[in-house]
Amino acid sequence: MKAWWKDCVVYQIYPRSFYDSNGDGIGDLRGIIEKLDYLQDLGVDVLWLNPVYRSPNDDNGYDISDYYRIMDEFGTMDDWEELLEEVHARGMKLIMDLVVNHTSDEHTWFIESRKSKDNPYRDYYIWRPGKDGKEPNNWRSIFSGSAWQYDETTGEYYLHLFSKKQPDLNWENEKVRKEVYNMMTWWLDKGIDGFRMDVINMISKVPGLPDAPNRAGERYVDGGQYYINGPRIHEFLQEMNEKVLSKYDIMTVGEMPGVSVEDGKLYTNPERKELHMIFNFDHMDVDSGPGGKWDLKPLHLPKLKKIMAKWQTGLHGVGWNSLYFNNHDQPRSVSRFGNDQKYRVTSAKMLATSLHFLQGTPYIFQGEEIGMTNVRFDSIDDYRDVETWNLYKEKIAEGVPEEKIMEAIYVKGRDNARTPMQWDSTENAGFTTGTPWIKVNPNYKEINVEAALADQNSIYYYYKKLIQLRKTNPLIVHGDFTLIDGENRRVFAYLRTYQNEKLLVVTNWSNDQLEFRLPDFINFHPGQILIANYDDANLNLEKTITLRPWEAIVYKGK
Ligand code: TEU
Ligand code: CA
Repeated sequence: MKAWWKDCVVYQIYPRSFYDSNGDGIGDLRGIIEKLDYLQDLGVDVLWLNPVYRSPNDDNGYDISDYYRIMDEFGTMDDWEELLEEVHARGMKLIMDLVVNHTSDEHTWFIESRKSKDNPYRDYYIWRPGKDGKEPNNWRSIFSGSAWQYDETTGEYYLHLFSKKQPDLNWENEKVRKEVYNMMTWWLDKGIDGFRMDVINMISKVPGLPDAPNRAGERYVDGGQYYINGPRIHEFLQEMNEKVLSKYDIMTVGEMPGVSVEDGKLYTNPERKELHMIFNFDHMDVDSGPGGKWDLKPLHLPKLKKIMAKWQTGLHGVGWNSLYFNNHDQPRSVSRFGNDQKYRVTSAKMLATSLHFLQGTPYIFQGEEIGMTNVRFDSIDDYRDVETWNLYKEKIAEGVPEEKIMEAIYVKGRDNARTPMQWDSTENAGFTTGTPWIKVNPNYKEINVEAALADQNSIYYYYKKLIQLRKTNPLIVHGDFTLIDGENRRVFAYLRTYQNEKLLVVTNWSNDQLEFRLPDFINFHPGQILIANYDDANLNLEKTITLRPWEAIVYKGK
């Protein structure tokens, strides 16, 4: 089958915050249907829906209680069927979110499993007796606290790498794998075009679930080395591919925290028949200190560039990259890596340029195309994310000053990405006629789709052009990659070459005007400027280029 997904641009929809069609303050499927023309005009090829299955929404749909039903708040299965039909009618594709490392604790499998030790569903999950009156091991949950929850009924603990309402499935159990493959087949037979697979590299755990080394004497410790890229992960993915994926002309992308380039080669090499591409997190951890994401560290651009280069050269000709700076778990990139005040429009365009000319499939997260920014709610009570709330409670209990906790939430909290899509300047940004489930970012009066569509210089039209250029320049999809001046602290520049064509991409990641000197080895003769975020960018390329704040220029030549 043709690797059509290599030429595509994917648009990620977080349904809860996209568009509310019935005034209950929660985005829904009918709301997405009403906005499909907007997405088709933008030019995206594939829509990725975050989970829309039945869920108590402890983790906004990543805690699934029924894989075969649509979440009540989002609508009905008929609405979903109509959405799929309307997406296909516009020549776009639809991929669903596959969350099978864990279910909700309200899933019937878990309700049965916790009833008794000899229940037929007991081994669908990972139960262990306590050790010395404590949890079975010292692993920390990614959402704070222990990764184990004690259950009175049978006097044992169950494993939950995420919230305690998200018990991990036991993939060692063949029955679990069969249930998952049957469910995937059921959705694929409805005509979807693939899956994004949630933390799929966590499904294989090291037997024995050993304690993690605890040199610092912490109460709970990151146990990632015992469940990330575990011993049977490739076996499971190859089995999933053989039994399900290989039967359909689809795309697959695996979300893989903690994956290395070497692992990435194994997961995405088509000869291994596992997945088409993966989301790695190296570039998303670049501003985290040793204490993890909440341990804030300023961006050091050479480090980010080295990471991007490593993945570009590592997978070139071997596997395939996904390209993203934004998603529903990450703060907005224009606030995180750009300048969301004086240079919001210019820096948003620059960031998009530096990403979209790399080799791989680009992912646009809703609102990124109009330069939506992070938010700063005054009170923790305005936040909704379980990860944020668990962190807040844990740090308050440790005596950390509230303003320090709130600063970390402002910089890295996931609700930064989850404030409602800003459609226009009417109340609640036209997202809902009701009370939104989470407050709208107050800057919606200036930053909204209606304003963007009315302004030819908006970020929206810049994204539209980026997407269009990918269609008309095979060099972007197939070319190789050479990093230029990797140690430069303010400029990210690189060369793409394919057959007898070259692209030179030069982006200034700073508030400064500066002189950028092209190394002598760069033998490049510009023919045209493909795209630039200042409308008077100059074509005559000397050995040094003057770059204005956040300037991006893409030259095409030989
Ligand atoms: O995220 C995986 C994951 O590790 C995230 O928790 C991410 O690393 C972290 O949130 C960064 O702050 C997936 C989903 O994308 C996320 O929304 C879910 O909460 C999580 O899995 C559990 O399903
Ligand atoms: Ca609604």
